[in-house]
Amino acid sequence: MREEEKDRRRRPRWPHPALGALSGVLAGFASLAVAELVAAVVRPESGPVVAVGGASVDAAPAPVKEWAIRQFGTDDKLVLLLGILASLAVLALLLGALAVRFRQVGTAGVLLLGAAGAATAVSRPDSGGLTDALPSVVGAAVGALLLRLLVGRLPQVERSSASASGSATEETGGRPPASAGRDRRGFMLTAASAAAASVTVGAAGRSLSASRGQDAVADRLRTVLPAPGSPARPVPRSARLRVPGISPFVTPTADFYRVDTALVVPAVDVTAWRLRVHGTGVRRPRTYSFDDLLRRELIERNITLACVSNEVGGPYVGNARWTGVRLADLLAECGVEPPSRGGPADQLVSRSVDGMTIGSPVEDVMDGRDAMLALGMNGEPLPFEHGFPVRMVVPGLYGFVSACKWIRDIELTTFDAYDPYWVRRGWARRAPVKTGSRIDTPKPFARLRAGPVMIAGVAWAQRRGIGRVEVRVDDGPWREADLASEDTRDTWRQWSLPWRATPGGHTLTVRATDRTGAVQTGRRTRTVPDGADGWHSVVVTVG
Ligand SMILES: Nc1nc2c(c(=O)[nH]1)N[C@H]1C(S)=C(S)[C@@H](COP(=O)(O)O)O[C@H]1N2
Ligand SMILES: [Mo]
Repeated sequence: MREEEKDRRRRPRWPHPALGALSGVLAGFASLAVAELVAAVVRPESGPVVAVGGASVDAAPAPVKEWAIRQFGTDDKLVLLLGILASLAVLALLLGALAVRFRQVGTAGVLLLGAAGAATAVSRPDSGGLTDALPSVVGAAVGALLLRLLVGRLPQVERSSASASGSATEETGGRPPASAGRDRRGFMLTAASAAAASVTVGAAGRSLSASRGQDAVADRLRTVLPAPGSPARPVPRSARLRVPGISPFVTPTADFYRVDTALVVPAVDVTAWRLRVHGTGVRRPRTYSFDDLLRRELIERNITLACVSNEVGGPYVGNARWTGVRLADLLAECGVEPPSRGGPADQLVSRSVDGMTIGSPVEDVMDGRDAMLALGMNGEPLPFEHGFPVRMVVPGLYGFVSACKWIRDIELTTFDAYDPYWVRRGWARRAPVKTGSRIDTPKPFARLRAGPVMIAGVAWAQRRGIGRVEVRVDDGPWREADLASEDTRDTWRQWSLPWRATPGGHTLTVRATDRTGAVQTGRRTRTVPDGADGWHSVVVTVG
């Protein structure tokens, strides 16, 4: 075979698939930018990436979620969104490359993805209805058109031979080099314009949703909580230990853990916000506005909140000063009776604006503990991340069975009749907080100098209170730590123990005993279904 002929045979008769792939990515990018802009107008949560992300969060089984929280902590949402974008990029590359030969497949693929995004957005629990389909539909339409346009401008397309022959070996020859060069410039120009337009549209969407968020931010800044009629008792000075590295008694809001499924933090319009109380045995169903709550007596309480996903030694526990209205009073006003007084409902289901459902025992909420609808955290209106304008806080119950953020609805029902969000995913129906203790200092794998070292941390047993904390070095005897004074039994207690560190590797272990005398069990369990058990250990090197 002559060299020339070989060359001609090798020369692609179709535009290079890489250019198709590039077209696909540009079309995908444009789709998302347009969808983002439409979502900013319709509803920020209705964008395809957020909708699909939310659906993935909901679909993830408990072990996967547990793993994600363990691996990525509070960054799990960012990782998820990046994962979705990466998957979309791969799909766009493939569709673009395919579109070079099969134009209709490219178009159909983009439209199909759009339809999937639209269906997902509309079926989200917090969906605003059919309008939530708009971002995906409009985005996909623009993307499909752009893909056709770009692929149509690819250099050296041979439309006639494409439909006529379809045979890869048949030689039809290319266009003259000059025309191919012009084609390439034409394509690159279209591609660059599309990219620039997408960036502009995407930025417009971003700034539109940001300005919408500004209204909510302004509302929150305008919110003034009246002084509590029932303030928290001053925290005794002796409740705070001065040990470097120990968790502060009150967790600063900026350091307070955040655990929720919301990919977009809800920005609730506080003037339009309402809380509806209804359901089984609610003799006087009512709807409350934010001002209605502000007119009630406010209580202020220090309460330690804990997440069931907190592993032994983990960070998902914090102590804050909450301000709110007594939930039991509000329920009584609506005619609710707890089961112990003959009330027919044993489960209180709270619903949030973002579609979360959380079930708490009515008995616990009405047994005299400081269960509240919180409006404030550490002296300020709730931060958006922690549930502005209103959330529930119930001492002694893990957050997933009590602490509904962005609450909008309370329904009285029974545990038999309804399983809320986490229960449907394998978590327990009832989950009182387990006694826990944590070594804050020294840190794991710390290198210490021999001599005096202060071991210190926190311990909690909400509702029961902490009675004793003990520390063990290696396999030595349990030694009783010094306890800071108790603020209330619903708050954690700091503890410390001086230790004379000797050279070598050491394992420090802590365990707590609650005030009923129950010692924390050393048998480790997983966090699913009702919270981790086991002692926290820290390994250090002294040298
Ligand atoms: N709307 C809503 N409320 C929610 C959740 C959620 O995912 N969505 N998570 C719950 C869980 S599991 C916990 S532990 C607490 C955490 O509250 P924080 O983020 O303010 O610390 O909120 C609870 N309230
Ligand atoms: Mo949680």
